[in-house]
Amino acid sequence: MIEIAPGVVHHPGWLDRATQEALVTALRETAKAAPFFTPRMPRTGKPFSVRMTNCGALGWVSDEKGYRYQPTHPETGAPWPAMPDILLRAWAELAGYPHPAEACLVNFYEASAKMGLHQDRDEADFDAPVLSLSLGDTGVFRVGGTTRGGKTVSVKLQSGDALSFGGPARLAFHGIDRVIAGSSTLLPSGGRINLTMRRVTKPE
Ligand code: MD3
Ligand code: FE
Repeated sequence: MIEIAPGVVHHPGWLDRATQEALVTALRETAKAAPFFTPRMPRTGKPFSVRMTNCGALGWVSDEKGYRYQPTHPETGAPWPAMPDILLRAWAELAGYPHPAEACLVNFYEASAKMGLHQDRDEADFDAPVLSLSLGDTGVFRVGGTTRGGKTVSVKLQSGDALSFGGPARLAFHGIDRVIAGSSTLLPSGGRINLTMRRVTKPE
């Protein structure tokens, strides 16, 4: 593992190929129960280029009304499906936090998708880290400090990589500049999947 910035730990190749394939199979079931939706920016309604779904007790959604966590899918109204076991195990092994994750956001990037620099601050508990797993094509990830406009570092996130953000990095600005098409054979039609596991509520 490599600490790329204070509180940002990169675990290249944390999931082996067989586990990545098993996780993709599990996520196909997740997407049957909770289809990918296109989130929209608060107020303007401008669509994101990334499509999303969730698993776990709570899911992150965004629309004209704002960003929030909710227990149901925004289009079907159904509860989110359970987190696959591989994700529960990844959290237990890497998060270093004594309570389970409550939400896993599943982001799908086609070759032209990106995510601008932002902070994740819709959770009530910033003591817990955020844990990310990457699958499929490589993403060029950028992370800075806790104020906009500071210096940033770039890291390529490859299929199977884990990245955890805790302590001083929990409120760091971060985003995905681009996806490198054709860089992985994991997803037959290409693209990148990123999973972010989070604790949302403060434990008692
Ligand atoms: C740093 N996702 O869903 S994962 C997001 O690759 C998000 O899809 C990106 O940013 C992606 O919000 C980056 C790495 C990541 C996730 C959460 C963080 C970095 C973070 C939360 C706080 C600080
Ligand atoms: Fe984020």
